[in-house]
Amino acid sequence: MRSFNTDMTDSLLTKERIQPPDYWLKNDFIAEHDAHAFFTQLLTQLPWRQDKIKMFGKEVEIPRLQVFMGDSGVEYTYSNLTLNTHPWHPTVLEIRNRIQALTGSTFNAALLNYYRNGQDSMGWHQDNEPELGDAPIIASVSLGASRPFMLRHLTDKQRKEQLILNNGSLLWMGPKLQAQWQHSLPKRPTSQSARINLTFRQVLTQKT
Ligand SMILES: O=C(O)CCC(=O)C(=O)O
Ligand SMILES: [Mn+2]
Repeated sequence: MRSFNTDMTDSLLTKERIQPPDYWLKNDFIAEHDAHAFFTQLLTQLPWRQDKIKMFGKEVEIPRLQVFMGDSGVEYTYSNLTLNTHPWHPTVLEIRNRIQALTGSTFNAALLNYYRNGQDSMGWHQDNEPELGDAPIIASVSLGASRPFMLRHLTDKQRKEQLILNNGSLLWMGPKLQAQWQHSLPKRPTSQSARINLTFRQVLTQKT
């Protein structure tokens, strides 16, 4: 039998049509010692690129460095920028395998972002490109500096959330989050510390 409280919550959710954002956050996903080693390996061993995008007809540098990594043949386009895959780095594969074992989801690619300090950021967006399919699942791992991660509902502008993404944390983002919410990583001008974020994705290819 269902408890009174559950029934109450269900009816409130139905009545007000409030859906909680579709995510979960695991803070202790990677132990501190491993997280520190992974951060150093990725920082020093990856070919970080400064990409540019066109905004109002002008080329501008995006405020972070990035690398796109994954199975061969995977291609990803966002903001008119087509990224070809770099082969998997063993540390990134190790992290992917740990996520796959925990969640049962599979991922054939990862977009890695390197925020050099608090001046680097990522603007409001949804990860809903056609090559992610109808129901994208994204698993996001953070290493290094803690940074706030913001969520805002697309239609109900009053609804906002802030999460703190700590060193070693895993944020699992479900399909409804990408459909109904935008997210961003705002600047933190006073912070000098670096952060690396890995977002694992399942990208549709010609074969899938
Ligand atoms: O750095 C983050 O936590 C956000 C990254 C992100 O949203 C993305 O790569 O699409
Ligand atoms: Mn995103």
